[in-house]
Amino acid sequence: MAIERTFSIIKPDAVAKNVIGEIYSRFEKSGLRIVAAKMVHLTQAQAEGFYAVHKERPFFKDLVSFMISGPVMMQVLEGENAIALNREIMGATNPKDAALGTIRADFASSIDENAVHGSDGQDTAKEEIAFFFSDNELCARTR
Ligand code: RTP
Ligand code: MG
Repeated sequence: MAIERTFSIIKPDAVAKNVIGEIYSRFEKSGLRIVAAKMVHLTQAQAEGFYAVHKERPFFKDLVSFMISGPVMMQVLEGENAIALNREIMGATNPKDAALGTIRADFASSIDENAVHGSDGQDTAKEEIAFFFSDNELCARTR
């Protein structure tokens, strides 16, 4: 299976709960490696740009307000099948539907405040990584 990179955000609710380390541990235990990371308090323009695909959706305004309500931790994760693997350990969008032991089942409180973001495909992973990280911020982890 191919080595992939995916883009991940620990959202403001999970940063406020002080569980960045717990979530990083889930990534590492699943075999994903962190190859770039930064903590950022997103601007409204950044949040709107990042979630532009949802701009016509009824929840867009609330989503943007939530994403700028506090700092987020963003990272690029690398590993075999990283995109689908990260979605699997995140769990369903609505924590009520998230499988036991997933990040959202354990740390999210609602569909609006659902702890993490993860890219949903190869194209979006590429776009989202490039939206927040330059090439020289991505570190090779094989040695
Ligand atoms: P994400 O993009 O954040 O990883 O989440 P996702 O793929 O699981 O869900 P997506 O459909 O892309 O929606 C993006 C975020 O919008 C919020 N949302 N609220 N109230 C609602 O019906 C609703 N639907 C989606 C969630 O916070 C979701 O993560
Ligand atoms: Mg999504």
